[in-house]
Amino acid sequence: MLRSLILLPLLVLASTVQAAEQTVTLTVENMTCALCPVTVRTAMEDVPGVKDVRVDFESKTAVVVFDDLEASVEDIAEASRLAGYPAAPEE
Ligand SMILES: [Cu+2]
Repeated sequence: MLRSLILLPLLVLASTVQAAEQTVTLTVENMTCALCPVTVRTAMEDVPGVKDVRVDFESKTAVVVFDDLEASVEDIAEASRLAGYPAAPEE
């Protein structure tokens, strides 16, 4: 009984410390030509913790794989906004 009481918090702690790779799809505004996705991708890739970015010009979306210990969806959206392309997680 006592042992399980000690182990449980440790397990919870271990799972929060472990980095989890997440994928988010963002809708990206202002992409008007075929070169825009390159700018968006570069801006998002510059965010520490971002592993992979695929920007699709046709659907105006970016699929981003990131480490949720280092980066957040907000960080990624902000980087895109600063580059001139406001982005928000897809509903
Ligand atoms: Cu462009």
